Amino acid sequence: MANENSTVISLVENASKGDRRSVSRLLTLVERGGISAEEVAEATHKLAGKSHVIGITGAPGAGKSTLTASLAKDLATSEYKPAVLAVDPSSPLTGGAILGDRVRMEEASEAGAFIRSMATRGHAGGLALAVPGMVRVFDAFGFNPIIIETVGVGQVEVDVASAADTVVVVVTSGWGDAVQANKAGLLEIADLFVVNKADRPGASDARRDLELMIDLSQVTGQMSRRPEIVMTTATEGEGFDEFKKAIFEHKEFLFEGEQISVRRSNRWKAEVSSRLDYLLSEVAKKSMEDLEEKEGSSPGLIAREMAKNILKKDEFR
Ligand SMILES: Nc1nc2c(ncn2[C@@H]2O[C@H](COP(=O)(O)OP(=O)(O)O)[C@@H](O)[C@H]2O)c(=O)[nH]1
Ligand SMILES: [Mg+2]
Repeated sequence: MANENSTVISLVENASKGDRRSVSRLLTLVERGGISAEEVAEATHKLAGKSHVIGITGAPGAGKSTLTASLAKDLATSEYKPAVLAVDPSSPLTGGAILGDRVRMEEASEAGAFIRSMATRGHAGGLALAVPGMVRVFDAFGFNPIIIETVGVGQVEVDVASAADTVVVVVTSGWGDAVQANKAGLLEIADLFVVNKADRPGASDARRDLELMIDLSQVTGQMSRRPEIVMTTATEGEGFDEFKKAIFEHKEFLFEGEQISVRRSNRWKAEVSSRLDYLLSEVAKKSMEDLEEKEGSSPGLIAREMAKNILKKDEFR
């Protein structure tokens, strides 16, 4: 264990000097979870907190990776040091993508963007623990902005996206997509909408659907700022400048006022909550291991007794 800790310390030292392989190894430690992940979290916590985090979410195939790659490449060729965390089983990096799509990510990487993809499964504690930890590693070593691409289906993915400073929801043109996004809970978390595949019919329908839904939710006051809608054809670079401009305008809006501290404080609380859930569920799992059925006893009663015993113990170091 002392050995592991010294590994983390030297990786942090080298990463601070700009060594990308060390950054990569730290990301792997966080992704695996467990004690080393905790050490990385402690070591990077004080160094982080400066980067703008952009979440890009939407249905599979909407064009998230295409937009992400274009943005990362563009920023890397100007004064930025962007990182991409692609939380996407169908990411061009994890295979399954056609050549043109993979080439786009590779170009971004060659331009200097740090690109990392991760599977959605197989992390101790799940995405809710791994993603904030990996973002913190990027942040600690000067990557800015950090772009998280997640598929906007499922509560965990939506939560991961909503933890970003600027949340971009990508829908495609055509009837019904905006409605689907609304159903998936994406409307409430959007700071910016992109209607992609504007080369296909129905782009203006999608825009109108979004405007209508935004109007309705404004009434209930869910949003602090009306989200902008930009139209893109990501594969052609059409609308890219507007897309980038809208992201930076939102960033300015955040940093001008109180918004950024509200976001960060919500994110901090969300992470504490995920970690608490994880710790408690691990102890609960462990105590299930020795449980034998007692004839005729009520499951509710037994669960309450077990909870009492767990809370009496000091299992959490
Ligand atoms: N016609 C058209 N195709 C696009 C556009 N943007 C992306 N695509 C294609 O749609 C497919 C899915 O894009 P991708 O970026 O991987 O979507 P993701 O699953 O949301 O990350 C790919 O084959 C892209 O080349 C667009 O604006 N117009
Ligand atoms: Mg993708």
